[in-house]
Amino acid sequence: MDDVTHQPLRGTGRLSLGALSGLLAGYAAVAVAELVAAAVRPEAGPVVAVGGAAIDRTPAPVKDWAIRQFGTDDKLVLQLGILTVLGVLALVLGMVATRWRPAGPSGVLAFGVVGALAAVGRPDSTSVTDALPSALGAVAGAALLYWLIGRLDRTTGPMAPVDGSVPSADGSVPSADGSVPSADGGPPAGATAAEPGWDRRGFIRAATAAAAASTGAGLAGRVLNGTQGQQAVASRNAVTLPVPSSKAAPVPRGAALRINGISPFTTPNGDFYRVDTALVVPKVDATRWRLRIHGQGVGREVRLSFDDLLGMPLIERDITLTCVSNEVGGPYAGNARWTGVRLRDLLERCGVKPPSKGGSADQLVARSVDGMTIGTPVEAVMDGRDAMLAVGMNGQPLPFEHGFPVRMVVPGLYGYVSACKWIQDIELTTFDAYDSYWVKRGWAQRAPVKTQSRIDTLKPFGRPKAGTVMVAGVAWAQHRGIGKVEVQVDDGPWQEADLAAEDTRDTWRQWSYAWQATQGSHTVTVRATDRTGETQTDERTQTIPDGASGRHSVAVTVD
Ligand SMILES: Nc1nc2c(c(=O)[nH]1)N[C@H]1C(S)=C(S)[C@@H](COP(=O)(O)O)O[C@H]1N2
Ligand SMILES: [Mo]
Repeated sequence: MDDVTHQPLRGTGRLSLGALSGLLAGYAAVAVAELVAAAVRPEAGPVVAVGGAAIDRTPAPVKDWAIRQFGTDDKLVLQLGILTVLGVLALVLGMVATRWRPAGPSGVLAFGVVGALAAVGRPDSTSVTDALPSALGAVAGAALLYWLIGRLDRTTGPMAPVDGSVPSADGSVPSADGSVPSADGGPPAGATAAEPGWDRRGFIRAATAAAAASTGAGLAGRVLNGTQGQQAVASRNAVTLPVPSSKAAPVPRGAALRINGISPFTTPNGDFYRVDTALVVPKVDATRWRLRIHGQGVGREVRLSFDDLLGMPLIERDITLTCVSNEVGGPYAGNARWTGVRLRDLLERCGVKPPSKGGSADQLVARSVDGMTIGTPVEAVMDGRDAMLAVGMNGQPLPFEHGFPVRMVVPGLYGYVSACKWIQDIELTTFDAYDSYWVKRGWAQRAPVKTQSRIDTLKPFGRPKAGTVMVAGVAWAQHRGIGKVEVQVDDGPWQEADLAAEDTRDTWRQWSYAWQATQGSHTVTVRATDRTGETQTDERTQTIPDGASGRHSVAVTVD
């Protein structure tokens, strides 16, 4: 045994070890919570639940900013942020507990309540058991903190340990000799070795054991989570997409230009942009998936399984999807070959009529397994365009990130009003009666895609060589089609670009312009005209409420 002085640990040493205890308690709480979440529901874990609640409460401009700053990493940044805040709070709680032991555990329990409330309040929460991960995690963390702080007061001497000190009126702990310890009330500096009265070895052993046990719990949670995801993965691997009864025509030769740096005509699944609020990508087991269709004008509620859908006539179409949060020149656009059931056919079979034919419902609200709601005009879905419940993306079952097993795709509308991923419910209602998720947050109820064009091959502040410089990119005006693309250098005249062959009105179109670049600084601007003859406006607007407008310009210096 160490030297014995029958003194509990004091001073900065005590404070530091309190902080360490707090951190360990926080770690244990999160680890236990994640283990329990793996058993209950992965999305009910505190980090995901609090993160989801934070996302839902974030004002649109901040969210927009986060998407701009961090792109698809925004969720990782958010989770790291939550863990950092939790870490700091745990540290503080640990330090406070060195002064008044019950304060630490109480604080941990309070955070448990916050996590539990967040989990139960999530839109995808269907059971109060979602409170369990945070609750049990907090109990574990609180108990550990209480125990570890207790060890700081424990001595190795023959005398009884000074355990469970009584708080004085001002909340500070009277020490064994009756004096109130203060930050400088510990042993004199340089006397760290003179703090040995307390059971240092015992503390280290306890702390190490706690850290190891927490790590074990965390890893067990991971493994458990993995096995559950496996059923979804297995169900996806088992999917064989039937041959569509209405195939897409091959992409015309000449629709895909061979120019360095241009966006490929068809976006590979792995490169397709991803925008959603899901902190954990939902892993849906297709064999257990059901789609419910109900609401105004639907005779009897319909329930379909994944096999039911695969058994229906399938269409295959090239459709370009774009996000309303895409800035002018931004990356949130992609083009894929989608396979799915035509929504109009399905809705007609359910008895639904579009408003133009006397139907009473003008809004289709799609709900996902993670509680997202997306409202689409019934008219648009039934006006003859290739709106579909997609099951395939570029010849593959949908990737989990892009909505497996089923998502909506509607040509011509931004994703937030058309492209519900992990869909599980379709309700026919009205725009008057219901505001969907993004509409509640200030975005427009209806949002057709604005005509846009993007320069892919010039990078801002790039330094191309004088001579012929290939300026090229993509332009989109889904469901209207692109009729013309023009390029302007500095304040010069608009010059018509060469358009690649058109695939369909629902896809983007590549373009190129051989620029005879002269030395010096130049700004190159692009604009597109859709097939109705309307030219993309130069009026700059924000993304909120219904998509950015304005023209993409790139400034370069030609060497
Ligand atoms: N369930 C769910 N579906 C969703 C979203 C979401 O957050 N959750 N985001 C929508 C938005 S804003 C867009 S732009 C598209 C993006 O689809 P992608 O991630 O497959 O590119 O999905 C839409 N569908
Ligand atoms: Mo979006």
